[in-house]
Amino acid sequence: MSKPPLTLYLAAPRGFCAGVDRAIKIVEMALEKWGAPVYVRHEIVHNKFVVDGLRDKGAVFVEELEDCPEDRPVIFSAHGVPKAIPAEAARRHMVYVDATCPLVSKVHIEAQRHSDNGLQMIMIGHAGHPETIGTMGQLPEGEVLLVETPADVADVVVRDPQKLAYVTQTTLSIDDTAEIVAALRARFPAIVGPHKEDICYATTNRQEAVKAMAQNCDAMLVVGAPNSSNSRRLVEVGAKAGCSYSQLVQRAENIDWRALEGISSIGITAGASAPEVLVNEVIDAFRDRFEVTVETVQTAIENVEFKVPRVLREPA
Ligand code: 0CG
Ligand code: SF4
Repeated sequence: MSKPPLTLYLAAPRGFCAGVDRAIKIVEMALEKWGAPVYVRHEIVHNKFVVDGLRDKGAVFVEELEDCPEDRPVIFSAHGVPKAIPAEAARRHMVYVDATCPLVSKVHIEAQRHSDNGLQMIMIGHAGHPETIGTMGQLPEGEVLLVETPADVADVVVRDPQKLAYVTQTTLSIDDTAEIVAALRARFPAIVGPHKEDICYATTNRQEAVKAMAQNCDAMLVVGAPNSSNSRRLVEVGAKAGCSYSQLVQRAENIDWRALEGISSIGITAGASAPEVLVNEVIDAFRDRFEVTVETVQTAIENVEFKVPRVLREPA
């Protein structure tokens, strides 16, 4: 029986960003340098396939520093950690490597600088996400006020409306964040913001590519994990940009083929923590069922790379 034709729009850029690439390399290089086990505080990046692969090589993933023995190295995840974490590792004389993405560290430095200048900080982000916890944890408890929605802006209680600054999580929706910033500026005209967005280049580019193809797609799949903020934002951006069926899938086996019956086009992208092998797995699953024509939708070219910390570049 002949297969139905399907145009598969493939977003570019998609998948791994420079911060994820670096964080995974840090774990691999730490395992080479120090041998197993190497401890990792929190999933190094939010992807089960990546984490399982590193676990097979000897990484041990834990949620708390207190679950790490003092005599083994520990790596902090790409999402960043509160200041108290490296301080505690140093107090316990542990070897630690910080895999926080440099673009998250930049936000940490910004928050500290504003606070040093006497400004109270507002963070736009999602409660409970490790990046939000890490960024808020750059300043003493209670110093950073969290705002998640435009409605939250109305309720926020500040010390002095003249002395305020904001930072954001790096993986938010560009458009939703613009609305929150507009609400902040309307209520606090003196508020100071980042020179350029805190939302990172990878988040921005992946959302742009999704916007460019969403209207042409009968359905859209984002390869990524349910706990991956940037991946979940891509699903939302796809739906908002006009694709009525926009879903997250971790693996090909999670695709709901019933829901895709009768489609003639599909959009595929991947969150910043999703490896390309999983994208290929999903494409192959479509090839099994359809006569697929792939069209790449390229809206940006990325050439960002981050160096791993010096301790890993030096011989043991
Ligand atoms: O998108 P978030 O911040 O949840 O993280 P993920 O690990 O999915 O990807 C980029 C990083 C770090
Ligand atoms: Fe860094 Fe952005 Fe990647 Fe997060 S999504 S690790 S901030 S480049």
